[in-house]
Amino acid sequence: MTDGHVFEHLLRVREDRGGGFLLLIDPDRMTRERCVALAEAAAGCGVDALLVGTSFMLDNNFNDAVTAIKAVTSLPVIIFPGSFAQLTPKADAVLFTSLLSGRNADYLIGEQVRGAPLIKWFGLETIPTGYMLVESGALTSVQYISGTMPIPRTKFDIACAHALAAQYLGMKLVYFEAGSGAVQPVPEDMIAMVASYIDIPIVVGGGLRTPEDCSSRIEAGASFVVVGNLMEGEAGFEYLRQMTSAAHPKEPIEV
Ligand code: 1GP
Repeated sequence: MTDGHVFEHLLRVREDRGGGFLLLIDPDRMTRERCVALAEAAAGCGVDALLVGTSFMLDNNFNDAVTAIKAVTSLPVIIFPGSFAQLTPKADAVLFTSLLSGRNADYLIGEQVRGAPLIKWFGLETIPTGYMLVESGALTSVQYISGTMPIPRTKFDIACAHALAAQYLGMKLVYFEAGSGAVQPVPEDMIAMVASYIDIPIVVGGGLRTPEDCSSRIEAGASFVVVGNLMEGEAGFEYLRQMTSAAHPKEPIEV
């Protein structure tokens, strides 16, 4: 894909559908069969792009997993890396994230320096993303692994200042993350205040379990919602269709 192609796709989705739904596939937390089945069904269920990544890789099969996913879908496949070890030329793009809410130099710039030459070698499109952890009621993997404090969920001013810093640093997206399987997702009021304060698109993920969880985040001002955990279990494709539909306010609900 040409550089910028995937980001342009995301902007077009936001424009045409009123919001976007990104399905996160974590190859470490489901069987290869489930990864492939999800990827295969995703486009038909209304998913706009696939994120592939994990905060903690137990297995050395990331490249194979992305290859298998890519083989069964026409959707853009975007790496959402937990570390530079999750870079592969098989994907279309990478969320080039910096954990701006934390003060751990490894996740602010260290992993990025390790990954940059690989990204250039692979020819991957980069989508620079300011990544913000938000307190969510329990310790999440990303908090534990990164060794960083999340933004307190009532401190909207801190969230706004971080998001604006991301914008001024030239990031194309800000990602507000409650953490996979979060007890409490990112609050709508925080999203609304940040959306009124910055100009770049907001991604929200972590603990979104119902169509209402998705629609309320998009209504509050998020451009994209990310769902992963829910589809790692037995949730069916019909439910996935309801979730994606809730993230697309410009499209009539199918019954
Ligand atoms: C995690 O934001 C994503 O990085 C998705 O969270 O797995 O809770 O849906 P869930």
